[in-house]
Amino acid sequence: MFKGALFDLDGVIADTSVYHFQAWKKLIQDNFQQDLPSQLEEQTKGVSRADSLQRILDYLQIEVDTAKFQQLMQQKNEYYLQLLQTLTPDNILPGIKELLRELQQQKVKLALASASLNAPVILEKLQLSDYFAAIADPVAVKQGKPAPDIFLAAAGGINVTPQDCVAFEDSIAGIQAINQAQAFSVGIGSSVELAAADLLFAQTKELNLAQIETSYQQ
Ligand code: B16
Ligand code: MG
Repeated sequence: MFKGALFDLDGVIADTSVYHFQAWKKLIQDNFQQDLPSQLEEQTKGVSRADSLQRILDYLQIEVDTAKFQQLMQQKNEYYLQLLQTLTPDNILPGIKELLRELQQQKVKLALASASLNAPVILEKLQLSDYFAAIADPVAVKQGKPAPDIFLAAAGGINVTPQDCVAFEDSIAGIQAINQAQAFSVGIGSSVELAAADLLFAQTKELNLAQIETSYQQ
């Protein structure tokens, strides 16, 4: 059995990735009266708040000064936090709780590798904090996903080498980050977008520990 499991949060543990995009859409509508196309959802998944905003502004060909950029980031987070107000353990994606329990029974150490500054609060609301021995701090890492830094930090937090870890992601940037960290990447989502994953499941409810272990050993 592998020794560590590294988890992305939004889109893997909880269904919060849709809330991020709803908040971005409202921000752009309120500030620039433009409708954000759905293709930007994929391009901002797993990407830090600042990098996401930059990608969105680049796409819309809008330039803002530093003060406006900061204000937009803050406003986006306020919209996102409003959407999180009703978050409960019911927002845990299907199959995740069972997987966390099984990993715990197998003595696999768990760490969180989320780009989100809101991750600790979300884990609390989902009542999952106790499963995780470490939460990598996105502020403390030099580069966000697709750089490997947050996964290296998460593996370091549980004292397991990345090669002995399996890591779960729903985003293109996240799978790239895991592969660069040289952990075993498990993608959750579309085979088109996540083609680079070592192993792929269409949905969290299909996650299967025996299959992951077999594939990891090969
Ligand atoms: P915050 P993950 C990522 O979380 C989200 O996928 C991405 O949409 C978001 O921009 C990023 O966190 C930062 O989140 O604004 O809450 O700090 O998928 O890495 O768990
Ligand atoms: Mg994600």
